[in-house]
Amino acid sequence: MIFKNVFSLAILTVVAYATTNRSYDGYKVYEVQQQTREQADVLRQLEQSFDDLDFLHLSKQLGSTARVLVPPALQAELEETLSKHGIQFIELIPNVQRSLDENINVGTKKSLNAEEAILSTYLRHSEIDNYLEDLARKHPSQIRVDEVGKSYEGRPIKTITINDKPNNTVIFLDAGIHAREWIAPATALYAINQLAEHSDEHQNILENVTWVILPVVNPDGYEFSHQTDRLWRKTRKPAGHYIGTDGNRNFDFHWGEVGASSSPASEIYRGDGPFSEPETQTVRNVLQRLQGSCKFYLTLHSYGNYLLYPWGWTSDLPNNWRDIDEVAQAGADAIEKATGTYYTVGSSTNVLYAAAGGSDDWALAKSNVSISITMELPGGGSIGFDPPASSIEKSVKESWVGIRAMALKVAQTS
Ligand code: 0X9
Ligand code: ZN
Repeated sequence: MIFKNVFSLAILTVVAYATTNRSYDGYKVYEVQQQTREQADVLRQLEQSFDDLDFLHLSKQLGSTARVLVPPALQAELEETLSKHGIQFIELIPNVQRSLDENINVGTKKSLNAEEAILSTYLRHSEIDNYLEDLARKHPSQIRVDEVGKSYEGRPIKTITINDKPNNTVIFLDAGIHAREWIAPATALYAINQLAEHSDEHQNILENVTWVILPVVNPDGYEFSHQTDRLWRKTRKPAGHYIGTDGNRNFDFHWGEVGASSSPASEIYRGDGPFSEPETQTVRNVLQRLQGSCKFYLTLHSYGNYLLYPWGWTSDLPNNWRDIDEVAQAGADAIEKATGTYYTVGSSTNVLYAAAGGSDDWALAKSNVSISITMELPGGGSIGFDPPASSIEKSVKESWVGIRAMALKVAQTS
């Protein structure tokens, strides 16, 4: 059975390079310095007041550089505003479409087995589904696949459950709430591959532990970013004259407060109410179902090399922040030891920026998960969200070192 499906995976897509319809011709990416608190505040205000500015990367750390994607119509105005505030900037990417064309590649899927495909290509949503179902067929006593929801456009949203036993501690891992962050589902798939197909190497994180993994929270957005708009972030449900909600502003804990927009045109649109999206409802339902047994919720995003924990809605810290920090630090240390890659560890508001309505905050506050972490994986490619397919293997193997170390810390203290 597995062979048949590996074969179907191999023939399903033989296209090495994807081209998307939405053009970013004339769009530029600026790299912007923030030296003073006032300059950082100006950037935050720009994000809030211009729906068409897409801050690809922004951190509150003074001295850090922000990256912003700017349509032609706003370039002169932005340059003027930045200059007026003495904010230094450079044009990092003069024509985004040209850079995307050079960089977007999904990898060649011809005659690869499933593990090779995971390490060298970005799988489409149906291929990911097929892979999960193959694993369940191959390991029926250890693995189960559940359809836990449907996206707005009707795609199945599935979890894979590995090593489900009564009284086990549960680790819930999700990825792909933000469509364009392709390396996140790729990393979740590698975690699935390791736990399912190499379980003998991972006994220390499987003993007394059940893993529930949801590799693509937002399949409509994910597919849209493959087919039409490589830089799509949100869900795909219409909102007035616009489309999509930022899933990570849609959770019902301090919903709609800081760092979220009420404008449907914005990339950080909070939605027309908490849990307005079927995709965020699905994550909520899974966490509610696991309530009591789930100790660790890890949500994968990109990019920036951060291990973030609550709160995202305030600079205050949760009561048990030391426990969460210890787990996150274990992940960062393991990665640094393995490859030298440095991760910043801290609360979202304190090390990145304040943004309310995130899944991590909701999991900690409302579903009794004691360790809740957002992992911002490494960037790559020209824009940051487009690491070439040839770099998937190195990236997911490195990230898996960190995920394993965090899981081990949780398993040892449960
Ligand atoms: O802004 C986000 O949703 C995350 N960064 S991303 O670049 N992947 O979009 C960070 C979320 C951190 N958690 C909360 N703010 N709750
Ligand atoms: Zn994200």
